[in-house]
Amino acid sequence: MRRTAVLAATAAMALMGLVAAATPVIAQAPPGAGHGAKAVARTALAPPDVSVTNIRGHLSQFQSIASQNGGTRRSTGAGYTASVSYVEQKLQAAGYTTRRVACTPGCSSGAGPNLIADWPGGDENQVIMAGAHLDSVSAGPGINDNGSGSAMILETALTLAAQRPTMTKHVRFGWWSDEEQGLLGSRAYVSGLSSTERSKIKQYLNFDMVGSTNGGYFINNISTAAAADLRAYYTSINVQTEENVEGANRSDDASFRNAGIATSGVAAGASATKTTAQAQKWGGTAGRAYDSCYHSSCDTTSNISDTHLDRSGDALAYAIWTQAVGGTTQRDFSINASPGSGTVQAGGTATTTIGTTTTSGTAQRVNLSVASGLPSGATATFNPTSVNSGSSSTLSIATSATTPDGTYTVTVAGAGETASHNATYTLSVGGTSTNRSFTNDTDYPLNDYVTVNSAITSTASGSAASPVQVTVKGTHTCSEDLRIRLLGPSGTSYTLKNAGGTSCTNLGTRNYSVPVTQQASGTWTLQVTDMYSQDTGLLDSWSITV
Ligand code: DTR
Ligand code: ZN
Ligand code: ZN
Repeated sequence: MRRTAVLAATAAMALMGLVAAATPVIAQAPPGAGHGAKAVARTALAPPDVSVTNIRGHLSQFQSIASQNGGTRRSTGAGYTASVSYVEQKLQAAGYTTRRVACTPGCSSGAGPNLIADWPGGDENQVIMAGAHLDSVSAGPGINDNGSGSAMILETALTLAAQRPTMTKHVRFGWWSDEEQGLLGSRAYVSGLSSTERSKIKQYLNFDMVGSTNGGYFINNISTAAAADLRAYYTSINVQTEENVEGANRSDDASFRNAGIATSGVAAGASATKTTAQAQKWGGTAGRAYDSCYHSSCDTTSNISDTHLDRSGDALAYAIWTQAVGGTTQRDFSINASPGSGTVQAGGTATTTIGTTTTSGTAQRVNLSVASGLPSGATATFNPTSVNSGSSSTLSIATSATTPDGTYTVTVAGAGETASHNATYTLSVGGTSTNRSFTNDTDYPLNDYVTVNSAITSTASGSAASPVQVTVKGTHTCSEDLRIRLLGPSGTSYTLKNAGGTSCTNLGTRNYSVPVTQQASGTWTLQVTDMYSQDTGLLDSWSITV
């Protein structure tokens, strides 16, 4: 069930003793409000609703993974490693730094790795961790035990990534291997940490079986400080909680607690029986197991209580936001070039799209410029020259005939209101030319005793392929009046035809093969001189293939 932001904020602030629960409040202080440090801390962003629909989506994926791998996701099988890949890929796409940590020493032979995900930011010396075992028993797909905790912490992690709030503490998530063989994955992870790394972990919260269909609301080590936020969340929604007696020392929090780390967690219960008193306060059936499919093949997506699942996710979000999220969202953006590279011949123009994205807070104005790396003779143009983050601009880099061949890293600077970020674009000038044919389509009148020069800039590299092919198109009632020459980039002149003759023929289309020893790039000029009186005409176009 979704809580509204205002209700969540009200509950959060009521818990902190700031306001009565019924008093309407706003989640954030107005800009410039004269709050002291404490008041600012109390205006922490409201914890978000963690979507139970999305958690359900992850559970369906775990179910199909099991179905494709013999009906199980046990730590030593392909169903486990496929589960790791699924979670890993979601986290990476959201911006997490993920690590597969081998389940050694002491794990079952062939057990797949633990998966660790760090959300960048916050004080690295104060790490808040949440974890869930990702393996199942071999008897079934393990959707409540423990697809539920795995999917729930995954969706909470994705919700944090989507919001990108400022972080005070560092947040890390862990998905454990080989729990069902004796808490082995989490034990291997904790024992693999240096004592320094271990001491940075200020709290570990565990989520194992959080969707039991006849479940209860159990909190591990309920009277300790580590449990305070989880408790406070359930209190805020008027749900009573009890110590997780059944699960004591039976899940991965024990590995952390044994290493001296403060731990808590949430569970909805396994094979123990719901009491009459529990059924009275929580609903469900007294005298029946919390999860009647515990460790069996019927632990499928049908074996889940959405209400328990949803509340556990909101409880974790409440704990994370209360402990590790700052009071305001820093506005920020990112910038990139797509494509990130391009090739042109000297004289050509490369274009790319400079994209910007709002990564936190509201959009901001970003002014674009080239900070460095443009080759000589080149000019850069942005259209438009500034964008609101979330929009894009077209960057055109026009090189000139004199731009030297080479590879250039062009740095595009995006100067925003709260931050500046760069993108890079790799521009290659020269190399293998794809186009070696060029045309000048400009019309030139061919008048008596007049010379016209029609130029073509070739961007083809290397030597001209001799003989170069020239096509001249035009009209002239007596082409015998015309002398036609070609001037190469080096200045050498080649006569294509001389004037003279005894009768008159129209110019039309003429093809010439011209042996040359020339570089291909640069200016080729067709020079046409009408050497006699009376007849005139028009040079339509000419082309050259070098
Ligand atoms: N880690 C559980 C063990 C377990 C047994 N009872 C409970 C109750 C609540 C949470 C966990 C447990 C398993 O994986 O089997
Ligand atoms: Zn189990
Ligand atoms: Zn379990």
